[in-house]
Amino acid sequence: MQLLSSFLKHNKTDDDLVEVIEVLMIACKEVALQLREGALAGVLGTSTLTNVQGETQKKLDIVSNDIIKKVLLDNRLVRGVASEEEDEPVWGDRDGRFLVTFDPLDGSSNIDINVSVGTIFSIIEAPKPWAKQETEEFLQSGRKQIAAGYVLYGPSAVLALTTGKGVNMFTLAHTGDFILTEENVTIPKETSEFAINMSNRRFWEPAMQSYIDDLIAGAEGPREKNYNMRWVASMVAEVHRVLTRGGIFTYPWDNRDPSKPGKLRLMYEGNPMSLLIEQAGGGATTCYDDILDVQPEHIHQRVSVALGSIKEVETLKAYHREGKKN
Ligand code: P6P
Repeated sequence: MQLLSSFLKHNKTDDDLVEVIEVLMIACKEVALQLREGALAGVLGTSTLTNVQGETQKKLDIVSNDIIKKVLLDNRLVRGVASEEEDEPVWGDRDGRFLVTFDPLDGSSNIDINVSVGTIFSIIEAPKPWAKQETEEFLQSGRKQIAAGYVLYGPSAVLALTTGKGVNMFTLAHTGDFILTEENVTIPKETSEFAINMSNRRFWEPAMQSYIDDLIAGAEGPREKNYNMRWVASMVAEVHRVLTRGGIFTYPWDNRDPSKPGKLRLMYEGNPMSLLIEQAGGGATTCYDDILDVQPEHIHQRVSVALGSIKEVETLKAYHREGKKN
């Protein structure tokens, strides 16, 4: 059995990066404990607060955000953090090397029904030289990430991590150690499983309507095979399924609010998940461009997301290139 820290050192990971990842895992272990306690810890239900996204915050959104924020900012290597639950970046040691963005508890609408949720994180280097600590430092494209991952709080707590040398998974043992359980994760190139919130069909652009309709048409339709559908309403659980057995997950742009490019956030959902997927041999697109090439303009920027098995992602992009209509 190989511990997370020895795996990272064996793979010649930068010592400072190892330290920040380990510190982050201390926070995630505490979040996992809070989740396990659930109602017993009095942390279920909603708070009276709303976040910058305009979403009512679950008590555990706030609890997990505070745990992760404090642990990171107590470390000299972390210059600042940006969170889904914070309006603005929160600054730490001005000489810190790293900036960390995170969604402390993605899928939190599932907490009260005891369905899997997760912490998503992305680590980038602070640009040099930078005197003042300013938001613009965070606005780097996803290809600049030096590490990204998530901890899925499911039947077991699993860390999926990339430092740019593939994707590996570690399971949280009762000892409190993250133990290597999947090495060099590779996504199947083809799939018969798609994940989308079908209730939004009438709001999608025609190309997405055509793409999904053709999946649903199955063996009798143009794709000439049957597909299965999943929707957990927890991106971390969906991406974990894609990494584990393939598939395509998409939350595309829709016309409910045409000014928003999508529902999911680029800096702490789209970018970290896209790096994981690409590192595992999959594709991650806005339906037109690679998500990792999108140049962020603000911290809470949203993005249209389609990611998973590379051949299926290429097919989805072809529907959009050709502007396929029903
Ligand atoms: P909907 C959770 O709120 C989230 O950000 C993702 O984890 C998830 O994939 C999506 O939103 C679910 O959205 O509209 O189906 O509730």
